[in-house]
Formats: sequence, C-alpha cells, structure tokens
Amino acid sequence: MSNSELEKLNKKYGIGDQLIFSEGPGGFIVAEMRNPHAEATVALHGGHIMSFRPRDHEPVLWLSSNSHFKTGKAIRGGIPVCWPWFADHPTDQDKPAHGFVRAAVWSVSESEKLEDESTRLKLLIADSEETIKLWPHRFRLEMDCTLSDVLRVKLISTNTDNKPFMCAGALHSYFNISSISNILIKGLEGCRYIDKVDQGRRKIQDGAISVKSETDRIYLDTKADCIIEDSGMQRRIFISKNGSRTTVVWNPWIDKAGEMQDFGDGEYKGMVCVETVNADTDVISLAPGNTHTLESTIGLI
Ligand code: TA6
Repeated sequence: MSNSELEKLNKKYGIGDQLIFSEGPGGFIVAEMRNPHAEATVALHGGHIMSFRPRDHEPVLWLSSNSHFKTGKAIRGGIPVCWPWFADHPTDQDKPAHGFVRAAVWSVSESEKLEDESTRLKLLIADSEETIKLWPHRFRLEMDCTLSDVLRVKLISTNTDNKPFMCAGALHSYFNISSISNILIKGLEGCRYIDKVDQGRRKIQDGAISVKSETDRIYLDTKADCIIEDSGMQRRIFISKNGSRTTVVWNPWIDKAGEMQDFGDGEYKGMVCVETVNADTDVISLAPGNTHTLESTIGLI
C-alpha cells in the first residue's frame, strides 16, 4: 500500500476528520470513521468492519488479538462477509470456507456525511479472472455501512451475468461480551435449528439461549430480531435484520478455540457470534440484473 494510494483515497472519499483512510494492521488500508455518535474501522481487505464503538460505551464488536492480517486470510472478529457460499462449499471442500470475498481486497465506491452527522461508506467487489475460477458467475457485491449511534450494514448482491445464479452469505458478526457465562440470547425461542455440534440434528429452541459448551446452530425460518443480554456489562445488544430468514449462533469453546491459530485460547469467553445469514432453506436465487439485500442493524438498547 503506497502513500499515493492513500492520498488518492482521502482526496476522493475522505470526509474531514469523519472519514480518514490510513494504514492499518498488516499494512491493510482501513477507513477510520468517527462522528459525534460513534466510531468504527473498516478494512478494504474483506470489506470487513473490524470495530464499532458507540460514544461513551465499550466496543460492541469483538476482534481477536491473534487475528491474521495477511493477504489471502480472513480477519478474525468484527463482521466478516461470507459470500457466495456459507460454511463449507456445497460440493468442493478444497474451496475456501465461507466463500472468497472475506479474503479479497474491495474498492471504495461511495462516502457521505449525512445530515444527522452520521457517516456512510460503500465498498465494492466484482467478478474477476480469479473469482471466476472459484465461482463461474459475473456479479457485483456491495457493502454499504452507515455509522450513527447504531451500525447499519447492507450486503447488496447483484447478478451482472446473463444466466441466473444461487448465492448464500452472512454478516458473520462477532460481539464483545463481559463473559460467555453472563449472557442470554433472546429472540429465537421456539425456532427450529440445525445443531452442527450434534451431527446436524434438527431441534427446537427452548427458551433463551445460554452458551455452556461449543455451540454452532443454524436457526431456520426466522426473521426475528435478537438481543444479547449481558449481565456483566449491564447492557443489551440488539441485532435486527432484513432480507434474511436464517440466524446462526456460534461459540467455539475451549477445544475449537485451541485448534484455531488466529484465536487466543481463552478468547472464547469474551465473544459470541450472532450472524445474519442466507443459507440452507434460505439460499438466494438471483436472475440476471436482479439484486438481493441482506441487512443487519446493530446497537445498544
Ligand atoms: O458461522 C459459524 C461457522 O460456520 C462455524 O461452523 C465455524 O466454522 C465458524 O463459522 C468460523 O468459521 P471460520 O472459517 O471463520 O473459521
């Protein structure tokens, strides 16, 4: 990343001290967003929101202190963008889990200072020779985020090909919590789910979710908002969504955390993923020229 590249970005998309492009970890280009409501950091690597902190509050998103910041690797924490498939590739295990855009470099397409002093940034990635080798379709994918006292994120998929395609995806959000033993996740009571820790058995959620062991669940047919109640931080994080009928809840717990290089051994205690997803029965079929928007809004109540 050269200084001239940063200069060009700041000249074209910078907004005073509200939006500044700079060199971040691993030499990645990051957009530092700051306004009277909150602050956030977004990496062009992966179109990845790395942090979000409302003014006078603790960070809402969690980022691993062991995260890779390397070309070709996903950042661990924040909001990884999983696309155009979720988890393992449906037929080819050699292809990267959660798709290829989270380890690719996106470009900036728009920035804006809004009347209420909130800040908007839009990033873009489209098909290339590299992507076609992994997935034979022409596309445009945009990550449109608006920072106010809440963080609103839209993942906009457009089929720019002359044939239809199916795509799955996720805003794979990692939340910062006081301790995994202090939280309850509400909003999925009574929902059907696939328990990936129990051989994919299908179950029904009974009451609020408390995490006491490795948890990896795909909740189906749910448009519900979720709330993470944290008795340690005395706060509630809400996650509302649009364009999604699937929610995933994940915590790797001790063994899985120990197996992951980019995840500190004890870090599972301080994070939980509540993800806004299109997967399983909710994979999206897009005709040529059509667009789908997966949207998540995160904040404190
Ligand atoms: O979203 C939950 C999940 O699919 C889990 O199965 C787990 O693998 C997690 O994502 C993290 O995946 P990653 O490829 O980032 O290590």
